Amino acid sequence: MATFQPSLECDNISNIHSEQTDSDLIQKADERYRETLPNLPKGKGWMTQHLVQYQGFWVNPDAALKNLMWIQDHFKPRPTDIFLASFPKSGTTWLKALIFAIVNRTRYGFADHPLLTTGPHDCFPFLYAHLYEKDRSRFDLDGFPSPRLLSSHIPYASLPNSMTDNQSYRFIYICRDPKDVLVSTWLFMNKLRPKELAPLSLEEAFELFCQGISPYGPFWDHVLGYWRASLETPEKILFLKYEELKKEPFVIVKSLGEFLGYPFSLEEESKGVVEEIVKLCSFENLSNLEVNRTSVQKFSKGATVDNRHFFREGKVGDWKNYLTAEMVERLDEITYHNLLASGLLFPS
Ligand code: PAP
Repeated sequence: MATFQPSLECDNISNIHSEQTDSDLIQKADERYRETLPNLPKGKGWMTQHLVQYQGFWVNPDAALKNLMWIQDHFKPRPTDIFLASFPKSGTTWLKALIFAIVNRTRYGFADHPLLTTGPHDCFPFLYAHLYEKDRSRFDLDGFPSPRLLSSHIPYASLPNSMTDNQSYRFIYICRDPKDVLVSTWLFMNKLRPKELAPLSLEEAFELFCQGISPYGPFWDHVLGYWRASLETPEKILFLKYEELKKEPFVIVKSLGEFLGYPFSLEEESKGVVEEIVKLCSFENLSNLEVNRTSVQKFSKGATVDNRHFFREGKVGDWKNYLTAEMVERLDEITYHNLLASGLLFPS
């Protein structure tokens, strides 16, 4: 079966920039990056030596910051775009698979579905500064078919106005209990941390996380940004919790279909289409597929991650196996105080 690639199934929308303009744009973006970087506060990194604080959030000083600044200055959304936003390790991979399967359910059969041979991150790419990429054909967002499925960890407050003003885009935000997010992030980042840097201990990671210093942290500000926006424009932002998706996947898949403008018909429901999608995208199914066990996910700027690292336990409450009672008490307390006035609760 041929490997699915979104960019190969494009609408043939021509690139609006000429080669010359592209290099001018890159040069300007590089200048802004070089002027900005030295003035940003530095904190200890998880996967890199440092993180820098940009507009109140901590990001990797190279790829993530460059990418974010590029999106702010140059990304052109389409009215049909579907954005998946999340704090890292909150359920992005799972939701990518689910949304891709929901939106494309009339195009592909379940027996030879692209998700059986292609990782969720390839089916539903991150929002890249594609002009920086050597392999333009793979990362050419302008060439992706509509509706484009694009994901991002960018905090709501740092999104460009072009993405937050228009009412026709749809955002899905997924969040997760910060205790599970912390453990998942710590284990993941240590796997990818360069050998030259000593591994980050759980105690150190915990301290940094509590101070808000983790990729795209502070966790609570990230969640609250999308939570408040979802209360203001519920027709535009659907706010989901990993724990609820675990508990009631069928209900949430149906509401996702409704929200995205792809509602399930009675006939589809009676034929078990919702159940098929939930089964296809389940942790048990995806984590055991050859593609997700053995292949490597290529991200922008040459970064690669083994697909299997995106599938660890896939459980609610695995923090119980890692965090001490004192850690739990402190983190719950921080969460309680940060979210107190918002009406958002963990656990629900
Ligand atoms: P990302 O931010 O790097 O893309 P993300 O997919 O948000 O990561 O989170 C990974 C977590 O989702 C892992 O959690 P764990 O470390 O606690 O196990 C991963 O196991 C879990 N996950 C991945 N796919 C699924 C799935 N289909 N169902 C449930 N959980 C999943």
